[in-house]
Amino acid sequence: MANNERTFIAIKPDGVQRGLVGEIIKRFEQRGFRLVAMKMVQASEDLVKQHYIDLKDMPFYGGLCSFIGSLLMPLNTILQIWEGLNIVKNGRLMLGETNPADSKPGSIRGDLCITLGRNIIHGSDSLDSAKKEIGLWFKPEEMVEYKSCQHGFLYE
Ligand code: IDP
Ligand code: MG
Repeated sequence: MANNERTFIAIKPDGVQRGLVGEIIKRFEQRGFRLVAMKMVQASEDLVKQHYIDLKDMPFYGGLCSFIGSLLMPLNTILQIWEGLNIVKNGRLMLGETNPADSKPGSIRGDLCITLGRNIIHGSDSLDSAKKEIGLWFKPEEMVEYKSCQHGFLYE
C-alpha cells in the first residue's frame, strides 16, 4: 500500500457559499493527509459535464451540472488534491454517504449538510476515477513538489 495515493476533492459551490471551506480542509489536514494542490474556480459547465459523465442519464444530471457549472449565477468551487495512505477509501469515509440523511454524524456530510442536491463536497470513488478527475481539473505544474515534515510521525 502506498502512502502517496492521491484523491480529488472538490468543495462544491454550496460548501463555499456556506463558509465551510476551512472546516473541510481542517478535517483532511488534521487526519494527517497532505495537500498537494488547491485552487478556486468558476467551473465551466463543459468540464462539470465531463466530470459527471457517468451520471449523464440520471434525471438530476442537468441540475447538478448547471449548479456547479455556474449557470444559475457565478459560483465558485474549491478544487483540491490530497495525498496519503488509502486516501481514496478514507476520503469517501470522511465524506459520508451521498445522501446526507444517510450519513453518520462525524462525517462531513453527516455533520454539515442536509439534502442530496446540496451535499457540499465531492470525493473520488476509486483510484481510477481519482486519476481521471485529477487529470481533468489540474495541470501537472499546479502540483507543487514539497516534503511534509510530518511524514515520519504519521507513518512508521
Ligand atoms: P457521490 O458524490 O457521493 O459520489 P454520485 O452518485 O456520484 O454521489 O452523485 C454525484 C452527485 O450528484 C451527488 O454528490 C449529488 O450532489 C448529486 N446527486 C446524486 N443523486 C441525486 C439525486 O437523486 N438528486 C439530486 N442530486 C443527486
Ligand atoms: Mg460520485
